[in-house]
Amino acid sequence: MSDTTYAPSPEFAKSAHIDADAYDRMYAASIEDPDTFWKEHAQNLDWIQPFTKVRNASFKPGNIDIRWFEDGQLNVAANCIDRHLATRGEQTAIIWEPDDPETPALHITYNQLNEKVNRFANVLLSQGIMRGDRVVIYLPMIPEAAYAMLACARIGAVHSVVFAGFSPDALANRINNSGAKVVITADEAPRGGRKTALKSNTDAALLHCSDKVRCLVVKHTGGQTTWIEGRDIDVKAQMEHASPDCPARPMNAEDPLFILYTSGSTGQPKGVVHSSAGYLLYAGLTHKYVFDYHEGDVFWCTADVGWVTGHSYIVYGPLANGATTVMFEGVPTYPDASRFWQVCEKHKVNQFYTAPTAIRALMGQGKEFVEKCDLSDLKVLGTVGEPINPEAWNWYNDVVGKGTRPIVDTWWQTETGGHLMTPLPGATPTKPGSCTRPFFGIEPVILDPQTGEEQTETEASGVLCIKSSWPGQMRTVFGDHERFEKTYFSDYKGYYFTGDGCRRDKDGYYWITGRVDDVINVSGHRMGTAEVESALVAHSDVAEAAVVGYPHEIKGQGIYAYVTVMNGVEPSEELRKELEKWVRTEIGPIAKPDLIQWAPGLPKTRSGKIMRRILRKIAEDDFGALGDTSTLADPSVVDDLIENRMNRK
Ligand code: 6R9
Repeated sequence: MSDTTYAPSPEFAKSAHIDADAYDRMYAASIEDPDTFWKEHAQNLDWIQPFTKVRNASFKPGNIDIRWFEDGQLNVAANCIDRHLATRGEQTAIIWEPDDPETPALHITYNQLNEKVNRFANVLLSQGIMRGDRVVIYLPMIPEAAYAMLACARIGAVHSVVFAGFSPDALANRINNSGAKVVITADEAPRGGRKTALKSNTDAALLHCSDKVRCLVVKHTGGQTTWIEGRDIDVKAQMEHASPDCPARPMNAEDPLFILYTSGSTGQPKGVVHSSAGYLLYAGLTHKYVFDYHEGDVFWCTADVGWVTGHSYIVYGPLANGATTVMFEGVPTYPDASRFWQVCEKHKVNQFYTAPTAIRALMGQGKEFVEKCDLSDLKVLGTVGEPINPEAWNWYNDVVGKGTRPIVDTWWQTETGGHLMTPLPGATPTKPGSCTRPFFGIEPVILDPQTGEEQTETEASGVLCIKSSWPGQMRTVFGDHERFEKTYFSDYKGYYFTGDGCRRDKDGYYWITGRVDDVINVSGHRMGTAEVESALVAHSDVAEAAVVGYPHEIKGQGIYAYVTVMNGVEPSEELRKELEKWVRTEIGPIAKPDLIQWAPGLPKTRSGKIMRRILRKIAEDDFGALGDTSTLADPSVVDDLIENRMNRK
């Protein structure tokens, strides 16, 4: 924690969309009269049928119902493309930077994007995809990922992007849960000089899905794949024959735009559903104000489109604003640790948005990699995904920003659609490690975790909730509205519960302290501990498993698994390797445990509940204060776990 404050420079503030006065004024207006505030900002979208109602949202138990602009109609793709064509048809919409720096980058203009999306939409229509149908997208970071998303939006299909790092099982799960009619994939995904066989992953996934599911394949590397006639379709070939005109379908404001699966505290990931109008308005507005995006700027968000950050800040937010957005296929360290900065130099990037885990990894490689690149076009730096430690913040500020670029530490979630708490670069003095103040329309509250009472003092700590709706809020869990209510609105009645712990300092600044549920944050990606546990126990040698997070220098949190083997099974190095591989194939490489400890027994209460608090302490190598262990059925298991702990400092 740091109390050093960095104020925006007067020159920056002067040319920024929002300075300190404007922030105060607009924030007050957005809270006092949200209907007027959002009605005005919604005029920035192109409506087919203007709305008359702004907000209709209830957080009441038993009646969680969230609607914005509900009688309006628009089309999201038309807002991201068509309305820009008259004024900036020849402007670059997407700069695609391939994995291999020797391969030329692509500059795709709005006119070209328009043509590709229309053709892609016609290919989807020719496969019988209709309004409301689900389409799973399992693609590398290639332009076709954006074309596919926007093509769905154009015809009113609901996309569900699955991160290309997920395994066939995880993919099958999402295809089945969403009831998708089509999965769009590529032959291979090159990353960091290696290739992942996406098509063969998809083949494996489809063995567990209805045989009606069609597979659209983007031939990207030209690598060999098996081909099932009648099921597999060559997208690029079909696009060539398809018409370049496909009318944008008028959609209701509340029609779902996409489903994105995210980890929760139970084994089964939740399908977070986002709306069309409210989501787009919120993604666009936050993109413009939080990054102080101006006409002609080049914006780069390094996330993958498989995560919400890629949805809101590679595709929808920037394109809604007619921006030039960079899409990067590779990784920060390939061919070497200067790649990010070389891409910034090459494409004259003005706003750069990445994750603390990437900053920490690059910090470890030394500042020479940054200093040899020309970063003079950078204006704003952003971070997202996890709390940023002050060392990483300072390095980002000093080495990348040369001490003169504002840093926006943006706190938000898959569920929120866009930034909820963040500095505005021309308005908010920053403190390293704090996401500072709420965005317009956001009313954060800190509740006492036990009593649920609102902490009204300025200085407070507890669980973070949001008091009233905002346009980008998720609308439901796909197919399970009850779970939506139970997860977000039942622990603290009348509020949206974020799952995060939080502290508010004397200046009213917010500091996120991490998840308070059984979710861990590995390299900025959310992982449910229960998900990893169910993968482990699915192995025939495993009797029981408990998974917790522990502090990890680069990843923020690492995955620590306590594993009890079946009777008669001998723990061994081979079994450890085997279990690591097992989790990689069950979920994906991001879920691979960093440490596996063999546990003869797990600390349980007499009612059989695993005491995770104790497991967390041991994993943190901080077992001096284990607290009360008297309720354990067998307190002696704790000694063994301490004795054989894996994370010794
Ligand atoms: C956008 C995204 C959400 C969780 C969230 C919180 C953590 C995200 C943060 C942050 C501190 C930040 N988180 N941004 N914590 N400071 N700036 O990351 O969505 O993958 O759903 O994760 O990530 O714990 O609850 P998602």
